[in-house]
Amino acid sequence: MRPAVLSTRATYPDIADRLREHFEVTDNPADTVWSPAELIERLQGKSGVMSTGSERIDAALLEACPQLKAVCNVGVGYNNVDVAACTARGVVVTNTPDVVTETTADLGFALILAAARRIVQADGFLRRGEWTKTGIYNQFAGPDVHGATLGILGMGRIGRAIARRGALGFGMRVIYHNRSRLDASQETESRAQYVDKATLLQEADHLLLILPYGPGAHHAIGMAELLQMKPTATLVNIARGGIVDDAALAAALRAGTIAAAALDVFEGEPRIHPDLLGLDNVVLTAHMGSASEPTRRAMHNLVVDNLVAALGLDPQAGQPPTPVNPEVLSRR
Ligand code: 8YV
Repeated sequence: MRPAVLSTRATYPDIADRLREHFEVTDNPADTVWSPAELIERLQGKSGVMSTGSERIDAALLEACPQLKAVCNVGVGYNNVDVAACTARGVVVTNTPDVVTETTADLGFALILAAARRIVQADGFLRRGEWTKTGIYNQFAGPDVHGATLGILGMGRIGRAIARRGALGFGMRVIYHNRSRLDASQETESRAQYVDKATLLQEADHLLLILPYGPGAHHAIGMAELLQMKPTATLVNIARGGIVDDAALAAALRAGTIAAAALDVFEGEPRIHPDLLGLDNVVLTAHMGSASEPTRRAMHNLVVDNLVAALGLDPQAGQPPTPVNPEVLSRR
């Protein structure tokens, strides 16, 4: 009997077929976002789940789904999963690191450029038919990106990929702050200099956030931090909603505390703080850091690889390629 798995959201048809080669699959081709109760109901009798950031996998869910053995999450971030609760119950958790790195770094850089160079503001201006005169000396004149100081908060794989783009592509001075300092070879490769958080806030012309979300990162950027930044600075969040206090950011953007921002992630997304929607110095995108066709396919294929190995059907599959709690596997 093949194990039963749940795929909580829609995926590529050929990847759904790959799942069906290995498992009895309950899927969601309509791509409905289920309530916690609906999720628990559909997880009954399932050994594995292909989950996404839209579902919370917590202790209450695990309690209600005792047959669950593998939570294979789409995304490098897994703050939707209570990993400690999974580990305590012997449930393996996997994520999709590496495959998202370069694509997400590309979006980070696109947002720095879009916000700093007022690209979306200008686009709206033209579409509204407001461009009646060329050559206004200071129109849409923002700061430079090349040669400026790029600050990065969070220096994992994606942070380092952004640092390389800034240093090598745009001749930027790169400073970073992270829970732990990189080793010397990683700093050299990233061309980035470690600073404390206050220095990062004060010296960055463009500050990019790419740290994991957890209780310690909640509102890491609030009004107190925004007030330390340059009035000409740009803030970009491609990490997780909740790292920035969106209400404080909207107030800071309105008051000119900082010049511009770009957000790919929001507190309580897909809802967006209404104060942000009324501002033209913030660029808003739809949590799409990893949204290139090849990367989304690579992520979903990696989830299938993880599920196949975690549920131990195929002797060739070995260990799941990207476990978050490998200690569960060594206990098996
Ligand atoms: C999303 C992400 O997971 O990798 C992450 O952590 O935030 C994204 O790649 C993606 O949007 C799929 O839900």
